[in-house]
Amino acid sequence: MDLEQLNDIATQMVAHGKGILAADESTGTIKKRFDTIGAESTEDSRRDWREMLFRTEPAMANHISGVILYDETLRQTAADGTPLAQLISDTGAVPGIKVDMGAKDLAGAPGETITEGLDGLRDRLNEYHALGARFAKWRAVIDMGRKGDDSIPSPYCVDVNMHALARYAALCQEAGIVPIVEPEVLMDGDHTIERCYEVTEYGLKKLYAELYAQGVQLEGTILKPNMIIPGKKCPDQASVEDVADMTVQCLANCVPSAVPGIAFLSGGQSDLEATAHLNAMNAAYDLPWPLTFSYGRALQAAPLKAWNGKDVEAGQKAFNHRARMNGLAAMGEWTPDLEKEG
Ligand code: 5MM
Repeated sequence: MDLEQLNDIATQMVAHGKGILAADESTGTIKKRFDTIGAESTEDSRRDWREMLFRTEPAMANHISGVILYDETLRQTAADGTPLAQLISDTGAVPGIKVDMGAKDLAGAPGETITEGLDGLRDRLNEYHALGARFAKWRAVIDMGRKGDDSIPSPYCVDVNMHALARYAALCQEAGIVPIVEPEVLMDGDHTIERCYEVTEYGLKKLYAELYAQGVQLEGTILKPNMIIPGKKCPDQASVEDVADMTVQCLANCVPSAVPGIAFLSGGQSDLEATAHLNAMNAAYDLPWPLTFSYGRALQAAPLKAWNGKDVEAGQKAFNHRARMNGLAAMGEWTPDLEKEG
């Protein structure tokens, strides 16, 4: 492993004012997204949609540092024959790959999941490296159960997921690939913001203990966490400032300063919430790591609606706007009135 090289890539992924586009929807998930606009999901339509995003100027060059791809996309070429991964690198962004095989039922823990995909991962990573991927992503999913029922998530579920994340990260570094470690505490449910803090803190402490135990060099990793946020159905929703303060407090308590950067998931927040929360953290705090975005839905929902299966110009306009808003939020320079420019 060349740690300097891994650190260079990780640093590039959290460059000032830039963030990551999570375009790694598996075939089932992208179909659900296409269903919302009545578009058919085929290999070609998925390619057209993603090619449109990767060709968006100036969003890609100015605000996107890396793109997480799904296996199919990393192997696809644009309509003119250029590999999609090359389209991405031509803009200055780093191509990455989702390598987990999804969250599956966890034995002995009804309602909880374990993310699978470790078998054969070493060979897959070597192939992905040859195809141009320089970072990878693995998402652990932590369900919050129901308010008042603290049995979910069980420590068993969190512990095995963090163990798997570290095993994945160690294999990535061996292959010269920067691992994004993504332990996602879900927003679904009616839990309070305090409960989200408690579970996220437990998960992050476990994650960094596992990364240490398994010899993962933090300088060559990126963390992709959830923000500290109440469940969508919680009657007590939090202010932007509360989310920012509690998220920063939780990260400061758990994440070593050797980590080159933190890129949040949006997790079902609205576009504006995801932007406002990121901005509030960057505007109010001076932290040991850059804080940026690695958004899927919060970057793609507006362009998907505008594109509507065919309108490239409208789709690119919407993507330019959201990418710029989040780029500004990554520097703490976003204000709500800028949204009117979209
Ligand atoms: C883009 O969606 C990713 C892949 O999801 P599936 O494996 O379910 O198809 C997802 O992992 C995503 O990268 C993260 O959850 C962050 O996306 P959001 O939409 O939460 O920002």
